[in-house]
Amino acid sequence: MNTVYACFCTDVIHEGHLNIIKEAGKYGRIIIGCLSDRALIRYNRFPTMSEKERMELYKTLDGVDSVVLQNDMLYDDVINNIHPDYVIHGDNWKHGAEAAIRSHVETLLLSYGGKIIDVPYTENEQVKKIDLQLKEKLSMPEYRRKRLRQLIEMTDIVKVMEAHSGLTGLIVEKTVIEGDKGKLDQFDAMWISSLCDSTEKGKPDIELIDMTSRFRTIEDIMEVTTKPIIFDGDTGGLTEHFVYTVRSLERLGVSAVIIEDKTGLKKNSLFGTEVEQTQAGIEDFSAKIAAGKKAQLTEDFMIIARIESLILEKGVEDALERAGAFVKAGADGIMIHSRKQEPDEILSFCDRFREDDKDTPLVVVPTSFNVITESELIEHGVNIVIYANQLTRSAFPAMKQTAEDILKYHRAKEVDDRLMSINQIITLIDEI
Ligand code: SPV
Ligand code: MG
Repeated sequence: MNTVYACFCTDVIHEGHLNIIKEAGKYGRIIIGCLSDRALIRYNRFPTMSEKERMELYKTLDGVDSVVLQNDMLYDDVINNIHPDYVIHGDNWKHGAEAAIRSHVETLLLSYGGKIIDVPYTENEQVKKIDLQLKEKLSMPEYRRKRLRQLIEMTDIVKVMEAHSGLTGLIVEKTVIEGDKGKLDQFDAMWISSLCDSTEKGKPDIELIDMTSRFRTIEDIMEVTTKPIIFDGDTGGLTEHFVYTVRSLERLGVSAVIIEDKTGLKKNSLFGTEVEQTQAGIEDFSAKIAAGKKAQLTEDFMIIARIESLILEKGVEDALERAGAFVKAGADGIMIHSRKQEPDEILSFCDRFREDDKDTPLVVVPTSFNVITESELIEHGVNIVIYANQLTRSAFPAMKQTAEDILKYHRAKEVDDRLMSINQIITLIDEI
């Protein structure tokens, strides 16, 4: 008997999936593949149930003969193992980013005479509603908050991009590209940078923007996104204030706060020793971490300690001593920062840290040492990479050039070629 294979990555079975099963049944024995969590998070939206639970769900479906785990977004593993006679899919994968996957599957099948069956994609109000409900669920605090911890478990490196407004949040949320060999790729989470949040408001990055205003930025982003958030908490302020910040962030559904071991007037780290900056004492900063951990109510929320020893040229030994102390005080992760262009010092810290501590998540922000690749960071035990300011830094020169050119030409025609179209801008934001 012929075999028909379909890959599912849904948490809810709707008419569209049942239709695929019905059609598949006409061709042979049905095998459903459950796309693994690791592949799914880069392909589609984050699952609201585990891959194990999804497999169990698919097994309950009438007409399904067996369920397997599909680890490869491009189907290589299942097609090599199972050699299905047919692969069936909604015809929506003929267009957009998924078209590359379809074409890869087609080539794999061709090598032994297998075929693709495209069934008309089911699009109706009920299907749309289920889709919307799943999205809404992911945006809820209790689902969003725990996602960072889940991502650290699921993927070799959590890729985080800065967002400072609803619009930049949407860019991080929705940007999906066809990456290596046609595999889809996207960011996992958002960083609410103090530098970019301040810059957006036309203010310097000196802990000047008050928490109420920073929370407003978080809310603007949360309104239109589902991805988890890491909040740049600067120094965390007074310990007596930090405990309230922790509670508020937790309630909002933020996944983590990163606080840096500085005291007094904070200036942006990338100034390094060009401006006066004072590092907090190990004991004081450990006490702040411990107070924050004591204040938090859920298991999900993370307090990550950021070490400024390399920024202030105090060396790797100092950074390691601090890292050990901060983990002991309860920090759920360590961020190590540097403004050197060479990543050597950062990597040496990561290697030495990992000699004694295999588990505590490590975070880096490769703004200056931007030659380093994600795979190199993985090799050195890094769990989270934050692209901390690149959206702001790309938008500003583009806007400035446009303003200058309109002044120069006394009209807007000359800049029009590099602008998004009116049609694109008026349809950019979905109406409910
Ligand atoms: C930020 O993005 O605000 C940061 C990272 O704190 S850095 O600007 O490199 O200090
Ligand atoms: Mg900052």
